[in-house]
Formats: sequence, C-alpha cells, structure tokens
Amino acid sequence: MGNKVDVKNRSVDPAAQQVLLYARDLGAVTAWDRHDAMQPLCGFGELGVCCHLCYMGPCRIDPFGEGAQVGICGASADLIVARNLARAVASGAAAHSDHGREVVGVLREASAGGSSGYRVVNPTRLLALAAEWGIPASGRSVNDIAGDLARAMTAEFGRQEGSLTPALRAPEGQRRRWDALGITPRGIDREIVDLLHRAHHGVESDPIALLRAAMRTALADGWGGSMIATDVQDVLFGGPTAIRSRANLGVLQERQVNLLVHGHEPALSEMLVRASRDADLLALAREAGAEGINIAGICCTANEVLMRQGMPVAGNYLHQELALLTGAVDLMVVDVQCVMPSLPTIASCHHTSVVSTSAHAHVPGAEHIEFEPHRAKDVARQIVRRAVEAFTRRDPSRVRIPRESADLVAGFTNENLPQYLGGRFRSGYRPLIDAVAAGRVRGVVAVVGCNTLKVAQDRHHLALVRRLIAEDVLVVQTGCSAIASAKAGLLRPEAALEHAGPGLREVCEAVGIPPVLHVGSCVDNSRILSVCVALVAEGGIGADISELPIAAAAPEAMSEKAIAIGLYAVASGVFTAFLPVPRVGGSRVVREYLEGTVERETGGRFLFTEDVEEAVQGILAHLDRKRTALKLAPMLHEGGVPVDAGAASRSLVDYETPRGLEGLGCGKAQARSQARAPRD
Ligand code: NFS
Repeated sequence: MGNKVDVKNRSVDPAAQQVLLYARDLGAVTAWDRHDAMQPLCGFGELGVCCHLCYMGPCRIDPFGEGAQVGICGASADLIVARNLARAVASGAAAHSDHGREVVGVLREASAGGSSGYRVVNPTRLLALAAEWGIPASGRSVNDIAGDLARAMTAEFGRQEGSLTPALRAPEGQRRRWDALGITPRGIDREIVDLLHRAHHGVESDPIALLRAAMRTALADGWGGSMIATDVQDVLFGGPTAIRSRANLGVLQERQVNLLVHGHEPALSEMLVRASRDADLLALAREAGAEGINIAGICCTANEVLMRQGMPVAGNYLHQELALLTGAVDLMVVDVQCVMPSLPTIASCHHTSVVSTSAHAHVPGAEHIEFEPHRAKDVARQIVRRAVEAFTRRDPSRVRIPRESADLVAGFTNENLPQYLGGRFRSGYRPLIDAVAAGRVRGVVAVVGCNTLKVAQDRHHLALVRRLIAEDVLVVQTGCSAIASAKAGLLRPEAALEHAGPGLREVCEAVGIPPVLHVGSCVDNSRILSVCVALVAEGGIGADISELPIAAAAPEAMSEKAIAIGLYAVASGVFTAFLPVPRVGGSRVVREYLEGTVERETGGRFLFTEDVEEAVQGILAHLDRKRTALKLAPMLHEGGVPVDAGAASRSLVDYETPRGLEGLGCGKAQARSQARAPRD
C-alpha cells in the first residue's frame, strides 16, 4: 500500500524526494536527518555573537542586552560579528584561490611536455594572457610561453605591493574607489594572511576597518585566485562553447558503470573523461557486463566537465548523498571542497566505492588514490578500473534511479557571449545593451551559490530565477544554483517561451538562447565580472559597474566561499541579495555598513533577507533605480508573467516501499562504517 510522505520541506526536486523516501527505507541517515537532529541551532552562533578566538572563552554576547555585552577581552558584538565574518572570507578566498594555484601547477606540468597527458589546448587564450602578463611571445614555443606564464602566476600569489595583475581589468572608476579606500588587492596569499592577522585576538578592533580589509581579501579572490583559475582552465582544457547535456539523477545509467566526479578542480575529472573513452577500459567494462562507462558530476566539478565536455550532471550540493543512495553509483571520486565527510558512511548502504584524491582532502573511510599532475592519466585509469570492479558488486535489486532528468544548454562565457548575442556579423554586447536600453530587458542578474539545509533544496533558486525572468531579467548562473535551474528545465531555450516576460522572450527567440545562461562553476563567477567589464567598455548602460542595471543573488548560500563571493561582488559595485541571512544579525553596525554605508564607498551593497520575495523586490527596485539614473526607456512590458507554482505542489508524493526492502536498513552498515573511521 502506498503511504503519503510530505518531503516538501526537504527538497522541491521530485528526484530528491524519491531518494529521500528510499533513504528512509534503507535506514540511511542523510544531511537532512542530521540537520533535524541538530535543532535547535545555537542562537548565539546564528547571530554571529559567539567568539572562540582566544582560549579564555568561548564568549557570547547576550542579544537581549541583559547578560554580557562584551567578551572577556572587551570585544563588542560588532567586533565579534565582523571578526567572524572576516575569518569566513579568508577561508572562502583561500579555497577558491588554492584551486587557482593547483591549476597553475598543472599548466606548469603541461609546459614541461612529458607524459602527464596535459597540454595547452587553447593557444589563443594563452597568447592573450601572455600579453596581459607581460610574457614575451614572439618566436617562442607554446610550452615556453606557458611555462613563463605559470611562473608569473605562481609568483602573483605572493605579490607584496601593487595591484594583482588581473584586477587591472576592472573599470578605471572602480579601481579608483579601491585605491581611495585602500583595498586594491595585492597578492592573494598576502591578503589572506593580512586578514587573518587582523582578525586575530587583540589586533584590529574597529569592525568597519576589518570589513574593509575583508573586502580587499575578497577582491583578491574574485579578481585574483578565481580569475586565474578560470583563465588557466580555459588555456588547458579549452574555452567552453554552448553545449547540450542533461541534469538530475536520471542521468545515472542502469546498464553502465556509473562513475561520479564530485568536488571542484577539473584537472582529474577531465582526465577521467578521457580515460573512460580508452578502448581497453571500455572492453574491461563490457567484460564486467556493463554497456559502457558513464561519467557524471556533482557540484562544481560537474559544472567544469559539463561546460567543456557536455558530461551529464547528476546534481548539486544536496544531491551528493542522494546519488549514492540510489545504489546505482559504482564509484564516486572526490577532490576538494563541498565534499561531505559522511559520503563513505552513506556509500556503505550499497556497494559504492568512494575515492579521495587530493593531498588537501583525505576522507576517513574512503580509499585515497593521490592525484599528481605528472601521473594524471595513470591515476585516472586506475580509478576507472576501480569503478568497473565496483560495478561487478552492484546489486540491481537495490537500484532505484529516479526517472527525472532535464535537457539543458550550458557553456556560455564572457568570451563567447558576444557571438551568441550578436551573431557573426554583429558580434559584441551591443544587441544586449540595445535591448536593455530599449526596455526589452530590464537588466542582468547573476544568481549563484549553494544549497543549504535551511531551505528546501532548490526552492529559493527556482523561485528567484522564475520571478526574475518573468520580469524580463536576463539571468546568468554558476555553481549549484545553475544546476538547480538545469534540473528544472530552465536552461533550455524553450524556457523563454514558458517562463520569460515578453521582452526577454523576444530577445531569447531572436538569438536562440535560454533566458538563463549557465556560465560555469563558482570560480567562474570571475566570468561574470568580465561580462560587467565588457558592458562598461562597450558603453551605453553605465560608465562603471555600479551604474549598470545589474545585480547578484545567492539564494541558498551555505559555504564560506559564498561569503567571499558576495563580498567581492559588493566591493566590485554590485547590489547583492544574500539568503539566508549570514551570521551578521548580532551587529547593527555590521549590518548597517554592509547593507548601506558601503554603497557610498564601493557602489555595491548587500541585501540580507530570509524572504525570497523580498530579494526579488529588492533586486527589481535596484534595477529600476539604475535604469532611471541612466535615463533608459521605460520597460516595454510592465508586470511580467505569472509564475508556475507547480514545484511546491509536486512535493507531496505517493511512495510505495519497494518489495523486499521493508526493514532492510543500512543503518547498521552506516554505524559500522562510522566505527571504522578515521582510517581503515
Ligand atoms: Ni560554490 Fe561549487 Fe555548490 Fe556552494 Fe559548494 S559546489 S564552489 S560552494 S555548494 S555553489
């Protein structure tokens, strides 16, 4: 007999809902269960007023004004909140930027020739970067140029004085603001160390000075570490072009070896894609009874191999455990960032292997096969062989692959958008600028970032994106937010007909693009900065980033990286809606600065809110203010189109417990796996 289970508060994705119900039958404990078990969350922590910086505490400030109003050292709530936020920015910037450093290392390896399997795939981009970085190119080989560029970029991380080289791409007006404020970013390592020093106990006691220093570090991420990561990846693996694929758990294949890549760096996953096409490994898979080798991705590694190879996407952040619970994944390979330490425990519900590969990230309970660029192909082949072995242990009777998967188009970049927007004869941003100026397109909004367990998975992403495109806003996306839209079918050109306001629909139809453009992983937010630079350079809708009718939003922000991204957007002059409210609620001073005063200094500001409609209204009002200031034409079509509320109503599902699974449970297996930790 079917039993109705309401999972609407966990995810709006029907595929996720099905697997969550299967998880219950398996007795598996997921992130949602752990989140429930953690309730109520610490109120002091949520407000950001808990300080554990020194070892006299931990201290916490009473938000009701009755208990302690300063920490043992005398730090106020304002300072504690600012310090906690600053440390989050340092950590987030470090993660993105170290990713950048890793790929620069791969470029150095590629430039040496040898047997690593890497080489410069995009010499045009290499030459453009060489010119920017002052590397002589005339009469030199590609490898010599690449080697010098890699060395220059490596050194840039430690630059002590002057501006980061890629930050010089920012419009002049913005750079003048940074100079005036003393936040022009120097070397990435320099800024992170500087910020961590200031945020140490007993150093910077002025919360506003600390927030400005945090902006400097965030800028070193956005216009430095992240930008370098994107640039070098395009050199090594090719600049993306528009590409079709599919997204959601339905991309898992019942009759193939399913190898999932999860994490952030494309170096290994690109190699895995190549290895999965090797004739001998395909033969091995066939011998094992599989019809092929299916590589799909989770999180930003998924976005990387989607953008360049069209590999299917299994899901975003909160899909990582669900994918394993389907019983169809033979092996999941992880590198760095956003990898839940629970994965080996979840994998123990089935036959699935988890392999960690980064020297930075060991996962207790997973097998560790270290990725080193000089033997990348060997490592990739070894992992594919492991996946085939695991396939032979798969139990088909336990496999439950949801049917859901949606078509998508991805692969848009600042480099190729001018062609897609303008065609061969009118390549450039002029058609988009004209559409904005004429009132067909209200503006451009970047919707980015994670999933969080504080919101039903994808609910805010989809609500915000649907509302914006209905109001004639062109949306560009990265990260897990882009995957949310992909799963919901919003990255298809047809989505313009179904969801876009009349002006945006006209533009999308004329040039054949979706109303929501997938521009890559989270480090590729740097591509969005580059689009802003190009719009300013082309002229007509603003002489500085802060004058453009643009905005950003992180509707389900979860990680410290999201804080760093939000802050570099604001420091770059962008109005940024950030949900849920990060840990700033305990300080009026911090909120007033980040949501108000900072706009006079950088041209951008935050809107912190828990309410997605408030974010929509804030963004639209901001776009309209910018349009008015620029004296652009009124919007041709006011009011937008009604939004499909179907997602929420679909979340109540009929579910039949699969026969033979009653009381099966993998709770015991999970407990055993936990007991094995930290290392077998
Ligand atoms: Ni961005 Fe990408 Fe996803 Fe959030 Fe994590 S994968 S780097 S941090 S959760 S968007």
